[in-house]
Amino acid sequence: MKNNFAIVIPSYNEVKNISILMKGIRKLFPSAKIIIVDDSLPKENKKLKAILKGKRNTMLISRFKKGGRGSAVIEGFKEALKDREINYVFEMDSDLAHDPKEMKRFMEKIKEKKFDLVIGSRYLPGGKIINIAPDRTIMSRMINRFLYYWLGIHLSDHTSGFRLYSRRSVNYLTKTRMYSKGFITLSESAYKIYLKGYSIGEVPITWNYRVYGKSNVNTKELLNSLFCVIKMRII
Ligand SMILES: Nc1nc2c(ncn2[C@@H]2O[C@H](COP(=O)(O)OP(=O)(O)OP(=O)(O)O)[C@@H](O)[C@H]2O)c(=O)[nH]1
Ligand SMILES: [Mg+2]
Repeated sequence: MKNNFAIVIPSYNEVKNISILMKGIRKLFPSAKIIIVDDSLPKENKKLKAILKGKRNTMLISRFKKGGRGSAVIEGFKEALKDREINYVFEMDSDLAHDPKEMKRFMEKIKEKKFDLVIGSRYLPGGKIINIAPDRTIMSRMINRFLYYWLGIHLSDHTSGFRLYSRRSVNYLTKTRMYSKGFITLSESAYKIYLKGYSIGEVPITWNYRVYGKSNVNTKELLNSLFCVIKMRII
């Protein structure tokens, strides 16, 4: 894969992390298209703009209002599709949870069986979670078990935000109605792709807990997510 892929990165108050992440990506993929969708307030956004200034093939979409990780990614997908040469689109977190060095394996996997989505799984054999409190891991595992049975898609990791999509699945997701806006859009996207009859593969990844910045996970978001997931299956 030359430069026929884009990388969509949602961000909310992640200036410090993004400057490190950009270096990591650029070392491996000097000219891939990077699309950052930032929801920080103007003061934080200005700092981000400053560090991205002059950066090659890098686009910043600024929304100035916390609209949810999922809706930010869909916005980035729309932007990626404007470039006719893009055949694949990555999404990854901006808080250094995901290592760009693992992207090559996603690319190999997506081509192996012409998958439409490859999910970076923390729970496949070979996958790892480092530096996170055990209660968070248990909660994530429980959510994943619930989704496995409730949605009937047999994935090991429904909510990993490190993924590679085919152009046609990205196109489909931007055109279909999404019920969610936050992190659970990850589950909704996989479900929609599955219902469409497109194929999904997984590769093991190592997930790192953030060093800088604050988590966006809270009880309100979790309850909203639960509600969305129940609605998705019923409607
Ligand atoms: N654009 C945008 N990005 C968001 C929003 N909420 C979260 N993000 C980004 O989505 C990614 C995942 O959010 P996190 O808060 O790291 O969620 P998490 O990885 O489940 O939890 P922690 O790692 O514990 O913080 C990060 O890169 C965030 O900056 C949002 O409302 N808008
Ligand atoms: Mg995170």
